Amino acid sequence: MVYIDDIYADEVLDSRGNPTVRATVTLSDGTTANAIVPSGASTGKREALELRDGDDRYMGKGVLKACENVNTKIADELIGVSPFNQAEVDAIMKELDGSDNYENLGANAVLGVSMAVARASAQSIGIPLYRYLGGSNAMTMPVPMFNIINGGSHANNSVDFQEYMIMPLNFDSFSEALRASSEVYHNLKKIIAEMGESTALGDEGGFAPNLKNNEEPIQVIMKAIEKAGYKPGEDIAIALDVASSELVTEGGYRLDSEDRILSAEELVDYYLDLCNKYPIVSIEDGLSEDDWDGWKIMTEKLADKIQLVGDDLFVTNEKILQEGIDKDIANSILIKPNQIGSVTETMDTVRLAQRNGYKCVMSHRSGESEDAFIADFAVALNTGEIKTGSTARGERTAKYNRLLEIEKELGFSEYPGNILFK
Ligand code: 2PG
Ligand code: MG
Repeated sequence: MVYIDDIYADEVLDSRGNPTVRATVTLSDGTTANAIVPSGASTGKREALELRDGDDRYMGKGVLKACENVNTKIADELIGVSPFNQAEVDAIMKELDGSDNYENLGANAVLGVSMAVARASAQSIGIPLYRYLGGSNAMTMPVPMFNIINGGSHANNSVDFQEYMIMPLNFDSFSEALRASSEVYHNLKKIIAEMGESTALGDEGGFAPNLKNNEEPIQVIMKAIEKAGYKPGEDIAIALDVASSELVTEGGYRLDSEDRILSAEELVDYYLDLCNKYPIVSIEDGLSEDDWDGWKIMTEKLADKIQLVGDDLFVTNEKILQEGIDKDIANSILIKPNQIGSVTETMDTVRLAQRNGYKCVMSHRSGESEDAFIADFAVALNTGEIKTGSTARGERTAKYNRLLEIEKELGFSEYPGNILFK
């Protein structure tokens, strides 16, 4: 019987140059696999705890304590356990931590081990990770949300909304969708340069120009789609992540670039207006994580038209999602494994969403690494959508390049772009 023979963690760097946890698991049959944990900037208040050292190394951001927890407490409990029962492995760590949000061990310690155990198990059996986690039903290539203009807390430009994304819909395969989106990205670069604006990149590989309001990025993207030879709305649609919890101020939501503060109702009307003018198919965190009354209004006004994705709102948490389902809030959920802390709990949340007709968008964090776990995870769970940044920067393309590999390997696969929003 194969068992977990060794576990250890190192402090490595993420794409923003901050420390993060890399966990390595070795099985008794000699298989070794590792996993690197990502890290957010615009984090939800109810996310599982990311343990940081808080001392003078790396401006307090070191993760030596989290690594130590892996090397001692977690290793002590998991060595000798079968790696093939992921739910049991994750339950042991949950119990060892003893809290709801991994405030003792750190979600960064637990998730690293959880992912590395899954990866080692797949490797040990000799099947791909998506097949191990998803079984024979794993076959849907996700439609990407490519974040091509970055704003908010992911860039230091004037734009308030955090992410302006394109979604390639009318394509037969993931690889064709990727090609078209990359062409739009390059045309966008030309347009921004012609405007005399900077083509420097934000945290997720999108451009970060200074534009005069929050609508102009959409207009510029519309031009880029057309310039690349595609039809906005038909071939390629637009998605936004407003990350509006970051905009909350006394009296409403502050849009710095437009020098105004809007109430929830006014912001929803702003979205309605944008949706009438542009082919927007999805808005994430349109209102803040605390503004459930506002979310109710937004859901009533927009849920039959577009995807309303809860990120900070649901923090990949099964209980909070259940509350949202009961109250009829939103119609989709962003899935970030490190918001909840383990592979099993992430799968539980996806299952709950799918049972209740909520769409799932597998997602990276703004601080990422070369680890492409979420590419396999999206295919495994047939989420149908993935958000993992622009078509540039290695930590983002690592996921897309892995999806290219998976598509080839699957031979037959579904690319649901042209049915997703019909
Ligand atoms: C988001 C994410 C990822 P962060 O808000 O959706 O794009 O950003 O990781 O900073 O929370
Ligand atoms: Mg978000």
